[in-house]
Amino acid sequence: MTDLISPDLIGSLNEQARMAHEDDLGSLGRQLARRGIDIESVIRRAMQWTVAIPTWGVGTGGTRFARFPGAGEPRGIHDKLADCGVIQQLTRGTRTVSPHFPWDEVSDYNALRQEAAQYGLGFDAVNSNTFQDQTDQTHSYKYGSLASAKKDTRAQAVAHNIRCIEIGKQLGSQSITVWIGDGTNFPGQQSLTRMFENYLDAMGDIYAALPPDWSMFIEHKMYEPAFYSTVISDWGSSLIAAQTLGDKAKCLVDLGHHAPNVNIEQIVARLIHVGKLAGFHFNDSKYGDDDLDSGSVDPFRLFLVFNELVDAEARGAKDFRPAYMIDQSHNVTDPIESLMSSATEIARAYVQASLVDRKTLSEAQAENDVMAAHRLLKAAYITDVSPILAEARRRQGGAHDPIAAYRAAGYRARVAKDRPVVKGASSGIV
Ligand SMILES: [Mn+2]
Repeated sequence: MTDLISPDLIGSLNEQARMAHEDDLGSLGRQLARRGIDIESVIRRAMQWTVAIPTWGVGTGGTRFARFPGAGEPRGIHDKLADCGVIQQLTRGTRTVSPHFPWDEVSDYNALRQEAAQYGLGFDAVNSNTFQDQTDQTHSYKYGSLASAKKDTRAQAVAHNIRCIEIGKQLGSQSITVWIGDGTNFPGQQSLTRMFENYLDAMGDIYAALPPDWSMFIEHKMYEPAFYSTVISDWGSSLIAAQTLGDKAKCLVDLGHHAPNVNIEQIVARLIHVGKLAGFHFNDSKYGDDDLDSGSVDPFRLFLVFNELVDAEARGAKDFRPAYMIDQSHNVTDPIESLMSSATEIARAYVQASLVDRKTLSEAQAENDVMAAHRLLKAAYITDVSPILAEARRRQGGAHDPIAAYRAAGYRARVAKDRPVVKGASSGIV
């Protein structure tokens, strides 16, 4: 294993925080014991939690207007893996990365798999890209890819997705996430029906290439880059597609890809009900697909999503094996710090949701005791589980405070010596 941050430094910082930590953990343990919860079982849950880091997330993002590069940004997939390794070493809750092609193309994927393993990382879902043109491609995606009116363009997009599956097999991945930007900007530009039929036809060709143990994750998004209509705009379109394609196709929920004020946790409950929840792209939003840091704007909503997930887990819901990933754009922070903070906030929501007294909640619901039911959720949500999260990290060799340890280690300044500033105005984060 390659240590990117000195274990001695992590150990000495953890030691400095030890007495206060033990005091806080003991206090929380006594509080939870009064509520009939064994803190040790919750710590163990926190230790097994993991969320995937997207390789594109460790680069500085941007908006449609500009991108302001940061110092020491990754130059390619090798640097991205190292940055993801730092996040995993300090948080111990991000054991996989989700790669993106062609952005992460290399000549030897077995070597890449070994390289990731050196940092304690495996590969989660591979992501295809038919929302932008590559320099060497024959047909443009300007007017669409899998849903294009042009047969040759659709075939090219299908071939790219199949290529992604082939790469994923070498990396040890078992799923492909398909998100397309296809849609229209003008009423009448295309047939809404024909575009969806073209999409389903093309997706069927990709589906046919899936290995037996693979899944296909369909990611919907309400709008952008298309602003009048989008082919896979909502969970309804996504579910129709998943049901049309077959058992291996499921619906991925990106928290930023919904209409404003929509009840995302209810969508999650519906997808669990039909056994079609693929997993998540975690982020937060205020107005649209803002790609803000998870839990930074509306942590209660994140908790409510996890309340549905933990409930499904507890009752052994059928076909419930969600893949958890982060999908954010870090424009004004150090991406490593944002991803460590987000991974912590996502784990926090999971642990908080694990504290819900589900038996008493079910009884309150059966009696229509509205306030009692609501207070049970709130009691879990307002519990400060920080000592549990810190303990889970410490026991696995991670940092009591990942961001403090990252800053003390001077990692960014160290890698900036070898990594030139990446100029350019493009952003391209979805
Ligand atoms: Mn996404």
